[in-house]
Amino acid sequence: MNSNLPKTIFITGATSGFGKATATLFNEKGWQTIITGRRADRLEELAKELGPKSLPLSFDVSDKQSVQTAIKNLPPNFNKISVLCNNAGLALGLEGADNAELDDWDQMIDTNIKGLVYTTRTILPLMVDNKEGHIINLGSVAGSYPYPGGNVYGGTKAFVSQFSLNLRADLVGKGINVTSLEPGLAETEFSIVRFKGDREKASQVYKNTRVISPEDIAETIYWVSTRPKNININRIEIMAGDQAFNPFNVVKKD
Ligand code: NDP
Ligand code: 8X3
Repeated sequence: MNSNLPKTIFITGATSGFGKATATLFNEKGWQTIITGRRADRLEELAKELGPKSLPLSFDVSDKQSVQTAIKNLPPNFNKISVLCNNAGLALGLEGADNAELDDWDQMIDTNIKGLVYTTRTILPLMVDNKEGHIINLGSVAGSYPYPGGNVYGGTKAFVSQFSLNLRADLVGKGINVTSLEPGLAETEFSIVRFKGDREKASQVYKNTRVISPEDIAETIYWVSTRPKNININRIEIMAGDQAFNPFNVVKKD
C-alpha cells in the first residue's frame, strides 16, 4: 500500500442529495472518493466530473452478497478507507401505520438498517487492521422525534442513532471514531422518493421555507471527518432554521 496516497472516503448513496454533495466536496479537498449507489449511469457521470481520484461502484446496500463482493474487490490503492459515510437510505410513504404498505416497510428496514449494518460490518475489519477510521452514519431528526406517518422510517433512524453509540462502545481504543449525523428538513430527492415520483407533491414540502441544503450536510461531514483524534463527535442534530417542534397531539372528546 502506498502511504503517500490521499485519504479515501467510501460513500453509500452518492448518486444524489447528501452523498453526491459529500463526494464533490471531499474531491475538491483532495480526497479519493469511492462513490456507490444502485444507479450506475449516475455514478459514471459523477465519476467523470470528479476525475481519477474517484471510484464508482454500483450495488444495492440491502444485498449482503453484493456489498461484500464490492468491498472485497476494492483495488489496492482504494482499500485504505479513512471515512465510511453510511448515507444510503430512504423513506417510502407517509401513510399512518394502519394503512402503510408492508413492502415499503420492508424496503426501509432492508436499506436503512440492514444495508448500513452490512456495509459497516464489511469495512470495519479493514479499518481495525489500519488502526484508523471514522464511520459517519446518516440518522435523522425522525429518529428522535415522532411525527404522523414517520412510523417505520423514524424507527430505522432511531436504530442508526443507537447503533452508532453502540459501535463507539465496541471500537473505543481501536482508533475508530463513530458519529451519528441527524438532519432535519433538507431538499434532496428524498421527498420525490418518499412520494414515489410525485415531484409536485415533493416540491410542496420545501415551498416557501428555508431548508437545509446538501452542501450544508457535506460541510458538516467534512468538519466531523477532520477533527483531531483526541475527540469524537458522538452525535450531531441539525434542523432547518424554519423547522421546530409542535405541541403534543391531544384528542378531546366532544
Ligand atoms: P436522496 O434520495 O437524494 O439520496 C438517497 C441516496 O441513497 C441515493 O444516492 C440512492 O441511490 C441511495 N440509495 C437508496 N437506496 C439504496 C440502496 N438500496 N442501495 C444503494 N443506495 C441506495 O436523499 P438524501 O440525500 O436526502 O438522503 C440521504 C440520507 O440522508 C438518507 O439516509 C436519508 O434518510 C437521510 N436524511 C435525509 C433528510 C432529508 O430531509 N433529505 C433528513 C435526514 C436524513 P440509488 O437510488 O442510485 O441507489
Ligand atoms: C428526513 C427528515 O423530517 O422529513 O429524515 O423525516 S424528515
